[in-house]
Amino acid sequence: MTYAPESVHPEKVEHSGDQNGWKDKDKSEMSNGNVIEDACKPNLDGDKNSYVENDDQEENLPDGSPHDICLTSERSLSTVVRVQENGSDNAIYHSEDGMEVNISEIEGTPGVDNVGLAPFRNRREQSCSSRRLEEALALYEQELLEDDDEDDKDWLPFRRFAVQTKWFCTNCTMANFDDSVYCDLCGEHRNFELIPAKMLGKFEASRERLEAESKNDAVTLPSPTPSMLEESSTSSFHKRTAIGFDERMMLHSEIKMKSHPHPERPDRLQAIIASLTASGFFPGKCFPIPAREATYQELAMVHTSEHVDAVELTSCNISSYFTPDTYANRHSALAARLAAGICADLATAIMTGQAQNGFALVRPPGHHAGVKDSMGFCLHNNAAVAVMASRAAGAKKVLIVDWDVHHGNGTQEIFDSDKSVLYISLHRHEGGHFYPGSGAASEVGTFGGEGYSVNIPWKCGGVGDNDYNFAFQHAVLPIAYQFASDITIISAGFDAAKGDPLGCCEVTPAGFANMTQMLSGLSNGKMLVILEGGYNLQSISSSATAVVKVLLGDNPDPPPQDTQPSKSGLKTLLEVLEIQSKYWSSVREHYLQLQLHWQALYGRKKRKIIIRRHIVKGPVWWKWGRKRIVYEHWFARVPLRKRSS
Ligand code: Q9C
Ligand code: ZN
Repeated sequence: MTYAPESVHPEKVEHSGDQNGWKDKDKSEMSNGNVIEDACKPNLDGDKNSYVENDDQEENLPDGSPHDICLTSERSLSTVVRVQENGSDNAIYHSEDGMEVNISEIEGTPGVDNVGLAPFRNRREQSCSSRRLEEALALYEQELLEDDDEDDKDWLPFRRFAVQTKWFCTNCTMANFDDSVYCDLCGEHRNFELIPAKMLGKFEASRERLEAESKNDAVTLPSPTPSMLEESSTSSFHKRTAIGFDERMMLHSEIKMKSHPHPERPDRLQAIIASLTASGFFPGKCFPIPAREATYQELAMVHTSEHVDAVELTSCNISSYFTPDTYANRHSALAARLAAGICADLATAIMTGQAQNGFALVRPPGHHAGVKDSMGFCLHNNAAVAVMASRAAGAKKVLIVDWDVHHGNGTQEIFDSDKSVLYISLHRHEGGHFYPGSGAASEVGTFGGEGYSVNIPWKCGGVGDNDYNFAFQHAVLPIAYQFASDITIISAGFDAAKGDPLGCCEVTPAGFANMTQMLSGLSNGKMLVILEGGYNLQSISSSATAVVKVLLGDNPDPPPQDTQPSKSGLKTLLEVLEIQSKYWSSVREHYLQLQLHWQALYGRKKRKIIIRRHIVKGPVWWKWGRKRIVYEHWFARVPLRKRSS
């Protein structure tokens, strides 16, 4: 699934550049060789590089005369959903199947009655008023009357666009019909604003500035000023928790094309930052570390050079796709380098004692990125890069706990045969039907790494605090303590959170706080939390903030002692422990205990059935012979004698 542009051979790019390993001259050369002929058309060659668009074509978009209003077929007309910014004054309308309708900006009163769009995602969207739509419509219908082409009969007039609209929940990206006010999925109000418009304006401005800067190749680090660093390191309390963040990771975002907003969106970081700020945690109690881009060598320690090159090459295209849901824009490679670099530096800071623990507030996420694949919204494997940095700073054994709702197939692959890295993942699996499909309990590691992958695969959605707590008590903690790691890295996706549109599970902020608390006793308290997935802005904000609170030393209330796992959760744990007790003596007693637990709760019915079977013995004809008499007597109410006579 690796993106490999044919016109630029990966070997052309040598890896002996500057001290960071990056070649200086590469970018311009790459972009010359990389012009795709049919720029605005999806490439249908499977999922490989499925859409590439070139700068030049972007400028050749229709200029908005009525002739330029493209029409889509009747089916797609009913599902037109979204107006997106085009970088110019043109508004582009998207239908659900990805077709576009382009209308030029028509003078009108902006924002009077917008077309039913998510309110704050992009305020340019709002400026397209229905009055403008009406005017465009009038122009189009006039054209239609003058046009006598027979072929146009199966095309519906433009009006349906204005009538059939949907809105996208700003909180969870769910598409909702126009007549509903609350999101069908997460219950948020249609006008949900996590961040007040005022603040958003500030962010938009800085996004534009950053964009301009990175275009001019004159990127300056908007890292904390020396005074900020000094100020926060004066108190020893502040030395405890480090946070890694850089605004430029918010430049990674999907370019138009699709009607539905991508769940892995810049607002995720913004939402978490806003929540940490409101709690006084950051800036404040946590101290920032300067952001750094990972070097070529750092990335090549966990990925093939072809993979690193492929990610780098995306900076030459307006839009690239590794898989249909793993996008890149021109800033994605930078964002991915920053994400990995921040994780590496946090790991180093924790290993060297500059910080007790840390939170990497990064995107794109990383745990699906394998040795040579970008997938599942992930470009580089941030956790794996952090493992390598921990090692370089002296860690002999590294524990990774992955509580993202998806299995971290990439991380598992990278350390599959590595005994010095214990990978424990809890995830929805559903017998392989849940993305990415890997992570069965039977996957334990290979080629000497057996027992160093521990998979806890939930059989269904809806898993909550109880099951997670239970799994921690009986599998994660015993195994992790026996492993005795030097640092704990948490692949902390918040998509198992209650309200997440992808995970559909039930974990609460208190649940995440407790999991953090339980892990904080490991590795002498050295703990790095790395953001992976999580797509409900409210859920991820409150969850991440609850985690940071624990990192800062706050002890959350322990979960109630009498909580029980779900039946299917208990079953999963039994399966995991049966397999893992081969490798970890610490879970053998738990395995026996859980077997008794199961017997006590669900074993009785089984025994009854067995007993009944033992009562009725003898050949079939005999059993049926006896039963026939009983059935006839009870149900047919036919006197037994009559029948036989
Ligand atoms: N039909 C993370 O949470 N969904 N990635 C693919 C294909 C991909 C999630 C659905 C979900 C990826 C980091
Ligand atoms: Zn996930």
